[in-house]
Amino acid sequence: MRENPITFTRAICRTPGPTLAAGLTTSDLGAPDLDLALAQHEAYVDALRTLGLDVTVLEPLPDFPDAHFVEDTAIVLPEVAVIALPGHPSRRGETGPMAAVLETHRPLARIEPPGALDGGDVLLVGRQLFVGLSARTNRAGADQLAAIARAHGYDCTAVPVPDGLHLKSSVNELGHELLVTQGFAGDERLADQRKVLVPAGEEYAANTLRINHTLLTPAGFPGTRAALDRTGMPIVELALSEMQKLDGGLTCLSLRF
Ligand code: CIR
Repeated sequence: MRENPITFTRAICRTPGPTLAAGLTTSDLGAPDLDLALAQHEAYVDALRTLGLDVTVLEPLPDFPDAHFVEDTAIVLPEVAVIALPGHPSRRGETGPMAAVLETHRPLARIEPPGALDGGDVLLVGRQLFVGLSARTNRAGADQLAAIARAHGYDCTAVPVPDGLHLKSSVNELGHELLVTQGFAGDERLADQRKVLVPAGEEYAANTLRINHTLLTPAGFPGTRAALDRTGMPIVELALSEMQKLDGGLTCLSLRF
């Protein structure tokens, strides 16, 4: 469908803090358990390390209950790290501490008001960026990201997000195809992409994460697992119940580059 999928060597994660249960959510799955969330996060970090990534784990930020969902704070491209401007006001203070880390790895650019953009809305597919227009990312934010990325030779396409929190709640890349929910299967902007469909009722599993030649997928979604098995790629299942209670998943928990 395109040139070679990007290879990752590093990841940045942040340990969930004691205020975790105050995080934003639309789910009705109940309150998260801090100890179980910490164990699930540790297993996630271990999985990334087992796959060969150099993982930096940052300290909790108790003033920001969603801060372990680091993906939303930045878009890291090989050429530049773009510091996001989270669409929800309670998350805006997460970007400063992440910028301080990322500036040791990349030149920085920034999304500025009136733009708003969460990293969870940005899907990189080869040299193509799909940018979700969601409750968190507005047209001005998407346009700013497109201007920055186009200067480095990327194509950018805006994709409306009618359901799910972010674009990557519903659409992710598996290397040579996209994993999509039924709601995005017919999206004209994704028409050129080969697709694997998530069965109805398993939408949460669309947030599957490719780390080089391996797929990390949430445990408990047998239909999606069967579809992923047909790719022939090795698959690692991870328990994520406490992250799901906070509308978060596998991609949200790291910045990869
Ligand atoms: C939020 O609503 O912002 C967090 N509770 C969940 C963020 C999930 N992040 C992501 O999908 N990239």
